Amino acid sequence: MEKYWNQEIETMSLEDMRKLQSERLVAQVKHVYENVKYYRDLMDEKGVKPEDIQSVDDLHKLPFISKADLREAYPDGLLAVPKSQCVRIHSTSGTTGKRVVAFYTQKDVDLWEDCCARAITAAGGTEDDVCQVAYGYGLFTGGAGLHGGSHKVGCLTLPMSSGNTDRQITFMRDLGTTILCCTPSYAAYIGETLHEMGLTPDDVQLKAGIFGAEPWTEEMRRSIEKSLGIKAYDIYGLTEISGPGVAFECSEQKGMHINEDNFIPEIINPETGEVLPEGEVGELVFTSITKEAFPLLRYRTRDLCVLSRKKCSCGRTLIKMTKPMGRSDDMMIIRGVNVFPSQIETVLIEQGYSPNYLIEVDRINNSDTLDISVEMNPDQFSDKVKDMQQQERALAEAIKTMLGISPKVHLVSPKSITRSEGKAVRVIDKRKLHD
Ligand code: DLL
Repeated sequence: MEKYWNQEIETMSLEDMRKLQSERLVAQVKHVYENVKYYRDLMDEKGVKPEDIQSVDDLHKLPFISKADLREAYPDGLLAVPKSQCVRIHSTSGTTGKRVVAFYTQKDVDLWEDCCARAITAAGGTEDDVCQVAYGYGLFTGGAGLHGGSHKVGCLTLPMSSGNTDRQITFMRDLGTTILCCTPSYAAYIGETLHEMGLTPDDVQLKAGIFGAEPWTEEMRRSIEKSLGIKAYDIYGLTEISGPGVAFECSEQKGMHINEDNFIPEIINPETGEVLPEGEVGELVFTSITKEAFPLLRYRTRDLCVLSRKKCSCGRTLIKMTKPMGRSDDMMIIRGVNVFPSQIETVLIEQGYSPNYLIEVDRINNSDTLDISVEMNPDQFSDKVKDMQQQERALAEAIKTMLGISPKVHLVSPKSITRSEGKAVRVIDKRKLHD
C-alpha cells in the first residue's frame, strides 16, 4: 500500500489543483506587487497589474525573474515581509558571482519541511525509520531541509552533516540507519568505503536513499543501489524556491512529482521565453505561491527537463518532471557540439568504469580540447602499457559514438580522483579562465 504524507493534496484531481493554484496565485501576485518594489517595477515595465492575474491561465503575462535579478537585489531587495518576521536564511554556494540569500518565515520553514516529509514518506519512510542526514548543514539547504522533514515524519534523525565517512558508517551500523540522505556522489563514496572496510550491504540495515542536489544518471543510480543494497530515490530543489523537496521521486522511480500546490512549474524555450507544451524539453520556471518571505514569481531555474501528467503507478497526481538533464549553463560547447557531463557519465558506467572522473576542456591553438581522466577499478588495472592504451582507445571510441567528437581519455589509478562529500566538481573548463 502506497503511503502519502498528505493524501488529499498528493492525489488531488487536476481540476481541484488548478483551482487551488489559481486562488493562491492571485493572492501571491498581490502580496508581491504590494511588498516587493523590485518586482513591482518589473510588472509596471511590462504593463501588468495584479488584477490582470485571475487564474493560472494568466501566469504567462507575468515577467520572468532570473539569477541576475537576485544578484542585483542582493541581499534583501526581494524580501516581501519585514525582517522581524523572518526566522532563517539559507544561501547558495555562490561559485560564480554573489551568493543568493533566501529568507524564510516560520510558515515558510513549515511548508518546506512538509515537502521534505512527503519525499521521505514516498521513499517508504515512517516513524519506525532511522534517517541519517549526510547532506551539509549550514547555509546549504540540504541538511536543514531533510532534517526538518525527517522530524515531521517522526524518524529517529541522525544529524550527521557531510564528511567523516568512517564515522558515517560506524553510526549507520551502530544505530541501524534505514534511510540515507546525501548527494549521489557522496552516496557512491560511502558505498565504496563500506566495500573497502570489508563490509557488504548485508552488514548495514539501509533500505532507501534520498539523493539529489546534483545531476546523476540512471547508471549511477543502479551502481549506488547495488553497492548499498537499497532503492535510491531522486530529490530536487533549489535554494531560491525553498530547498530540497520542490520535487521528489516515488516508488515508480521514473521522474519526480512536483509539489505544485506550492510551486507552479512551467517549461519555456530558454532562447525566446516562449512557454512550451507538456512533453517538450526546456528550461524549468517556478512560481512559488505559498512563500511569504521570499516569493519568486516565474523564476528561471536554468535547469532543463520535461514535464508530464502521465498517470503514475503510485497514485499521486502531482505533475512530474524528468531528472534535470543539466543546467543550460552546464552545457559545454566543444568544437561546436553541445556536450553535457551526464552523457559522458552514462558511457563510463556502461563500460564498467567508476563514476569518478574529471572532464577538462581547454582551447589550444584555437582548437577545443577535451580530456577525460577516468579512474580504474582495481581489477581494470594492468601493468602492460599496451593493454592500458587499448582500454583508453576503446573508451574514447565509445564516448565519441555518444558525443560525436573525440576525447582524449586518461585512465588513472584507483583512488587518485578526489572524492566528493557534497556536490561533485566534475568539469574544469579552462577556456573560461583565459577569456
Ligand atoms: O541543491 C537543494 C537540494 C538539496 C536539492 C538537497 C536536493 C537535495 P542549490 O544548492 O540551490 O539547492 O542548487 C540547486 O542544484 O538548480 C539544480 O541545478 C541542481 N539540482 C538539485 N537537485 C537536483 C537533482 C539544492 N535531483 C541546483 N538532479 C538546481 C539534478 C539537481 N540536479
